[in-house]
Amino acid sequence: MKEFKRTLITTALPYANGPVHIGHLAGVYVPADIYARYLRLKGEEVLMIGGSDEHGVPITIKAKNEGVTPQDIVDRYHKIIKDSFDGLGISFDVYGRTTSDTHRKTASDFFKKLYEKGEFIEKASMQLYDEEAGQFLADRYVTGTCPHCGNEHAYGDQCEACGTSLNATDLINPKSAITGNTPILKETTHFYLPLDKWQSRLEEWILKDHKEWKSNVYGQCKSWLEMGLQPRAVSRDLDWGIPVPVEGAEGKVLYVWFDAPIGYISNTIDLVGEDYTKWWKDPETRMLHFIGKDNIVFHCIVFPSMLMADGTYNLPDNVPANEFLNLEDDKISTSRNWAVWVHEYLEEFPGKQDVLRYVLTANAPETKDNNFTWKDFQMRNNSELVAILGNFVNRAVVLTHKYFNGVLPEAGNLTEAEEKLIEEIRNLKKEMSEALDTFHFREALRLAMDMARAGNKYLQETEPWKVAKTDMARTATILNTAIQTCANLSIAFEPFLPFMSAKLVKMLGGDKISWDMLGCFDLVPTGAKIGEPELLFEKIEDSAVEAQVQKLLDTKKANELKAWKPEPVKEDVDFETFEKVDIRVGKVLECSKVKKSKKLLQFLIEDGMGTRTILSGIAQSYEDPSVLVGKEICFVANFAPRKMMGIESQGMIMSAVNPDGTLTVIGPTGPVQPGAQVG
Ligand code: B3M
Ligand code: ZN
Repeated sequence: MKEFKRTLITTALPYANGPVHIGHLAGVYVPADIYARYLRLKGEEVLMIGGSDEHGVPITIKAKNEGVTPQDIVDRYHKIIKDSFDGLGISFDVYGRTTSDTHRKTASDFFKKLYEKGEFIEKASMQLYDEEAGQFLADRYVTGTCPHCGNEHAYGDQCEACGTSLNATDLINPKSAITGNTPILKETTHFYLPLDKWQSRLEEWILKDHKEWKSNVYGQCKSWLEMGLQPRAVSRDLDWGIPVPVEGAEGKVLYVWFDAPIGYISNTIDLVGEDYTKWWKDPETRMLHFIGKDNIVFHCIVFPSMLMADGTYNLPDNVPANEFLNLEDDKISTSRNWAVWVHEYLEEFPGKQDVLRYVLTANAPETKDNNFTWKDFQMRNNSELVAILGNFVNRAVVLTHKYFNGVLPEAGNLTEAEEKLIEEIRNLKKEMSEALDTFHFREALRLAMDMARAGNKYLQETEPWKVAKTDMARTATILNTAIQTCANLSIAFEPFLPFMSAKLVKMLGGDKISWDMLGCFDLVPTGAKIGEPELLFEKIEDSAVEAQVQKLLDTKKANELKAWKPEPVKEDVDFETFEKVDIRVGKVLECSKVKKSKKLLQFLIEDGMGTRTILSGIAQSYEDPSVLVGKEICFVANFAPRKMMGIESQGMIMSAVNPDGTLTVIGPTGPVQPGAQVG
């Protein structure tokens, strides 16, 4: 394997059109952060670059819907996103934005250089144009009927009903999202990057030289390359973005996927200035792109082609893309609000950043899509973080206080128990390093947890609380070893649980830690004052996760309501037919559940002529049927009598069906005499 001097880690730039959610974290930012922290612990030279992607059509659409400017939108979400990352301890060296001056200049210069080198082709094509709005329509600005499945609300780039990728010109009966008008076809010229020119170099570079890439990444690249690459448009007719810096190209901006990856370069420049060449052009620098699976083609094919077209940049050494994280068995979706938003989590679970980091890593969608559930979140906190890691550290610290007033006693001769523990931790370190080096973070985390398990087992076997009754010298050795193990855990867990690690380092009176130190058992000096035992994790109660599940259920309900459409109106009836139904107002005298029936309520109604009994299948909508007593309601008086559960029902209570299937009894809006006819 090639030796590198330093590592440049880039993380996908999230679109600043919404906050970040746990899917973003699990797929990109937590793994990237783990890796960056691990390299820093090893003392390696590393930069972790992040930032917001502030161009593109979804941002302009959101701005339009809200009646604000695109700049307002990106200002709002850039702040929320940046604060979310800060709050969760994602340790960016720089977190920039693609509306910065540096970025505009860098992206513009990048384009200009390629243009001057003749790396683009210019091609005219027919695009949809809204005459009233006086502008070409980006794919997302066109809706119409999907030619594949007939969905009438397909977007110009994709039909969300059948998942097919579309061109706006494929849509049947297209409509402009700006004015609602039918767009016309009009010719426009765009700049294309001929990806086909780089096909054979990409094949060589990926398929031959990077067989070690994750199989999901390698496989996607292979299938793209096998299909044969085509020129790709890198400009758009839009008024939000970086202007194409070519004379005669007024009104055109760089395609968002052209400027966004250049954001990695501009954010590096914002951080280190001219030194950026060391990070981007020195072949001894290793570049890694952390991304989600939907961004693979842009980072493995398109951006590398841009870099090759420039000719002075390094190509990425690896692109460890992850699959997707689902939430409670459903795809995370910003538009359906089906997500756990990071800024809300930080508010609702203060001080529990590491719990989320832990659960997302333990469940990371490294090789396949994975699922986040609140039940699992609670279980992993209570039975792993609290019961294994927290418990071990707590026992070691509490016992040291109990028997040695919190002053670390000197270890005497080591016995087999200590030697076994030390060897196990050293072996685990080796395995952890291998897992981390190859981006297997969930495996690495599991191994770190095994270190804590080993610690617990050691205390269980050596039983210092019993030994202390007879042999303080031996107790000293055991507790010294246990505290050294805690120090090891503070290192092993630092990439994953940095908040816990910092707390633990402080408790043990240490300051600097490094990966080299992991596996050593003289990390805390004899005589050191150990801090007061502080709980590292606390139990998460049922009520806390139930509240989160309720929040999701509310979201689901709101979504159902949004998607609900009333039944189509039935075929016409004439007056004579309608008149046959005798609807009356009645007053409820009694109302109760029918014994042994889940569905039936029994009503006693005053109907102006006397009383009658009516059964109605609405019991599940009325927890307490007595609320209906005294109410005036409508009923069908000439509905043929029927016997149910041995009771004769003399009519039908009228009720309306809600979208969720619940029923509400219908009655008059003002005082009406029982027996009055309705019609
Ligand atoms: N903003 C897409 C995404 O958030 C895009 C990534 C850009 S990375 C240069 O998934
Ligand atoms: Zn479709």
